[in-house]
Amino acid sequence: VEASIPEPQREAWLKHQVGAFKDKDGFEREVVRHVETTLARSLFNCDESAAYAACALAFRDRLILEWNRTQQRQTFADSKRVYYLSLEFLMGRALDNAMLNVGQKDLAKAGLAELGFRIEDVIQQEHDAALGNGGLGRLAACFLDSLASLNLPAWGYGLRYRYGIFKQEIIDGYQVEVPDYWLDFNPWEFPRHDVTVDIQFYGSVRKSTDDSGKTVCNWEGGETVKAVAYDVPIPGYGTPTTNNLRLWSSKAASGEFDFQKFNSGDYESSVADQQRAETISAVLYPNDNLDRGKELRLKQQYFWVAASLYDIVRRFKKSKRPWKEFPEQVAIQLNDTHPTLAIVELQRILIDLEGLEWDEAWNIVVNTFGYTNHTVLPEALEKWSVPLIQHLLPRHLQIIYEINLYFLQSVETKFPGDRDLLRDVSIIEEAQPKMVRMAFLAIIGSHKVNGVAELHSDLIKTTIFKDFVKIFGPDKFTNVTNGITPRRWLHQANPRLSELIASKTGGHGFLTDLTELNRLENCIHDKKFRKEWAEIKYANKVRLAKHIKAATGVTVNPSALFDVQVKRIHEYKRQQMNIFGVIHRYLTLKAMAPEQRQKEMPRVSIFGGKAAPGYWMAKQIIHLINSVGAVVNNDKDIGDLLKVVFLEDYNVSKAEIIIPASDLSEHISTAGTEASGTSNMKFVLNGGLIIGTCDGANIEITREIGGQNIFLFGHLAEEVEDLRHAHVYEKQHSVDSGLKAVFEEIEKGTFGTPQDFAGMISAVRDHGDFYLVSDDFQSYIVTQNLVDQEYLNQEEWITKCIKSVARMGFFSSDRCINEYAEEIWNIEPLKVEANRPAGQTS
Ligand code: 7GP
Repeated sequence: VEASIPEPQREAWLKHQVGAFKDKDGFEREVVRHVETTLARSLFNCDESAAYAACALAFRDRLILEWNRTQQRQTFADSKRVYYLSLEFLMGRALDNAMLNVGQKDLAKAGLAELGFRIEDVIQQEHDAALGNGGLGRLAACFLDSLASLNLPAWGYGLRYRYGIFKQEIIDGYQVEVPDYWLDFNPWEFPRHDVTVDIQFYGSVRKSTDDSGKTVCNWEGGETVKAVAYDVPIPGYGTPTTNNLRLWSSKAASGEFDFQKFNSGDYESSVADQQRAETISAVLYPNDNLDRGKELRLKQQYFWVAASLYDIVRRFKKSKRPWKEFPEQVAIQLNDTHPTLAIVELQRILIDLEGLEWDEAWNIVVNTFGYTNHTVLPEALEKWSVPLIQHLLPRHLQIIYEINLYFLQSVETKFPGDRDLLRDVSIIEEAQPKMVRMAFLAIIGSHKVNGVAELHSDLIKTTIFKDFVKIFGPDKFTNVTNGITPRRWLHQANPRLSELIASKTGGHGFLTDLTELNRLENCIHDKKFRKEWAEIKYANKVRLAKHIKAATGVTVNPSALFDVQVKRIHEYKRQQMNIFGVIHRYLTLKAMAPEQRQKEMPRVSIFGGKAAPGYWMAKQIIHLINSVGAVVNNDKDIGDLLKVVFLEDYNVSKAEIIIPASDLSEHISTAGTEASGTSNMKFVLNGGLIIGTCDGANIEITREIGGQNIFLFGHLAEEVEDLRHAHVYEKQHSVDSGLKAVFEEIEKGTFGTPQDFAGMISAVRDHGDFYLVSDDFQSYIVTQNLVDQEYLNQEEWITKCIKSVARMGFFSSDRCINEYAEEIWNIEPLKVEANRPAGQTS
């Protein structure tokens, strides 16, 4: 690497090379320097937020040095890279993670203390980077951590939204959305004003003939928007590998604003052009598992995909390799269908700009891409109207039609005369207007398609994509069960538990090989260990109780059973069933004689999660939860036996407080609807048990930890279709007496105006109960009562928790990423000189 610096200047460069700080003194020097110069403050007005800023800048500086070296190393090695294209990266806070991954949190803690600050307070100054909705976005963030930690050459590509997911406020029990402007101060990004790409929209296609007589398509006219790169360093754990997350920001192509318009007195419209360009990356669409088909969303998708591909192709072309080697150098993973236009864009680049023949180009495309599906819910499957694509991306529409033509011809050859099949698998849906089915395009343009848990991967093969299994054969479809990074979700979120585990498993090796947790099986009877285990859980509950008090004013008893459901609010996730269950519990307690009541297990029902702003039913659910809380929490008969809290603005940094404090978490989706779930893994890894349905990764969690250690209930995925059918066509669904009593109580007005909740009730009682709340309610209640019984026996409960944690090794995102690397991407780790000793906490 050094040899690349020309001889005459090399000495000066090497002499003045900036090194990363190595000790406490060096760290403090950097912090003070940043306070005094970068922030233009001084010792006398350095508050906690300035201390955060300076500390973050100090770590940012050292990350960027490693980042530079990693990029040089990867370029020199010329090895294959994977590019992970995701519209969402739900990163949360970066400072704590950076300190732990580079193994310098102890040093920073001591340094900050000498400068007069508590590290916990400093860490809390950071604004979450919330560029995602829920599971899909957080998965992408866990993947980045694993890719770097495994020394895999990888880049993430996304959008630099000026506004991430909205901040949720609860006002009078209702959700109110507030914009999340998070870029006021963001030390973790590096603007690359020299890395820009012009992105074209609209216009038309003109055919011409080149010198050799070949027809070429020219996409002309329309408007151009500039993409500017912002790079975010992603440090691996215990390794110098620091990968890159490149986020694109949109800007008017014509500089600041249109001077011609400005000079002719049309100031307003010159600024309007500017703003229109900036709108593209302005805001994250706040829908989870829902597709709305808005033009601006399609613009975001193409803008991001085109900029990323330009970048990837530019890098490849520097290597001067022949095009056929592209898939040997580049793997691109599509995180759901949002980046599917990348398939069309690469084909366009190869045939229109690089002059390749169609077949040769298409071969390259298919061997480059992999597609991950994250949902079977029909309302989440993306479709774009043909007229919209025609208008915005006329050349791409032509290519889509051509891809479809060749594909349908191949189907016709294989299954002659099967017109139904042709209609069913066509990329173009014959509707009014015609629609482009993005998942079909993604399947056809990729060499591998995967689901995210076993059941889910089976379901996509037998339901939504079954015809494609018939056409391509089963080998194109595979499963990669999701995982989570143990660095953030154990080591960072639950430092005491992490240290206890380290003390019993021979160090911090489990953080890079999570299967080492199985050594805990030997400690199950270790009294001292069990006691400490219980103390840690209790301390985490005390911490959450404090948070609950501060956030809601409700006092909860840390000795009660903490029952948690935190995730996006969605009918398929069935928070409505949970709150109906809470009402049922309340009514049962109220009906008891006081002496009898006191024998019951006290519970705190904790909810959190955002509703999409336009999702009326989800908002009703939030309102009911808050209304029930207002009644139950103030009922003197009930006291500590039941508390109901809704924690506002659930996000990554709140998850880090909530998850370690859970005794029981709820993963109770209608069977077959939750593709995987990933918080289920986080809760178990932190020593909490699960109540759940046989859905998503719950099934594999059960297989790993053992059926005795999880509370499963409810109907199975294979029963769902018949039940729904019976609801609708045979009017066969009875609401049992328990649920009926709950509905009556709501309708009596106990929890406020009944009309406010009429929709929730009638969805179950009168409109077919699509999510099978009535079918599963009884077994849910029975199972919750079993939980109470088992929780009374604390010794047995702790045994279950320890056994479960010991058996969670499979769910590391490292295992998951290794599967992608071997089976889909065909990439290998790049050896690094020295692995830094990692594994210290505060
Ligand atoms: C989610 C799934 O709902 C969740 O079950 C899974 O664990 C997660 O992806 C990660 O695979 N899907 C989404 O968040 C989503 O919006 C539609 O999917 C595109």
